[in-house]
Amino acid sequence: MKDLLPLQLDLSLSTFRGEVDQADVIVIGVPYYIKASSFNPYIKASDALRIMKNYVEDNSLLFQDRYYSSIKILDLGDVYSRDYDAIQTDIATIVKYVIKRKLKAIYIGGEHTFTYYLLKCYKPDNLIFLDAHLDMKDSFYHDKFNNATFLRRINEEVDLDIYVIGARAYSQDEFEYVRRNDNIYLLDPKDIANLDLRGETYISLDIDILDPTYMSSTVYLEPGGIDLDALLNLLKTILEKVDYICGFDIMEYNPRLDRISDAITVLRIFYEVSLLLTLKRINR
Ligand SMILES: [Mn+2]
Repeated sequence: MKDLLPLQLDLSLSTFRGEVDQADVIVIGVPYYIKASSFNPYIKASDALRIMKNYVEDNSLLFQDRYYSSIKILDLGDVYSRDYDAIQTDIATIVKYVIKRKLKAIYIGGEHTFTYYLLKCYKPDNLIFLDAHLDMKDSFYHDKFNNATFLRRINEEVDLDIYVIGARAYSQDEFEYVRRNDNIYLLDPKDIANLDLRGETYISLDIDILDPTYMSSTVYLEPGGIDLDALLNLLKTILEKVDYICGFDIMEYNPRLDRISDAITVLRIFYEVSLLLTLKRINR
């Protein structure tokens, strides 16, 4: 009976169940939201994706002869915290473990705010920030720390270069802040060909970089975005241009708003990134 009903709530499509050091990629859920809003999901984004993985086909969209089931993905589950105050410490514990073993980790959100805690641990030389917004307001609704401000807090607290790609919605204050800071670059997707990043690079992907036509399961919808094909090819080019990826996150998918299986789009992105990280690892 036990074998008839295997518990399969994990994101891997392969039968790999080995040790962390043998995995191509590990995945960790960070499925938290700061505010108890009406948009709070009733199921964690990471669990929604783990369930919906059974509906994703195996073929890579970027590489005709590659299959997701060949990637040795190890799903470590979610960062589990008893209360909000504990999340920061718990994320730090997990990230320290990941960094020490030099694991290729993809984190699945949750609200973009939690990238703050990840970046505070990684302290990368470069951050590539793929987002429809700048997330660099000084405060938002009289609140200094949330998903519209956290990147400004990071820039105040961590010494790094920030490359923003896909931003198309921001306030005057945010834009002027970017212009005042010579370590922040606003890039158009076509500028990526000239990118050559040394040192450690962290990549943070807010799924709202996609146009709402292709991705509406997120709270702040912003028209004028790119499609899935353009995003995957952008990620492929970025990974070619970057020397070393220390961490990757995919944030802001909200299953509560998902009525047309946007989960499949998020999963496709997740598996393509896993594949790109795996191929980069092999080629090093
Ligand atoms: Mn964002």
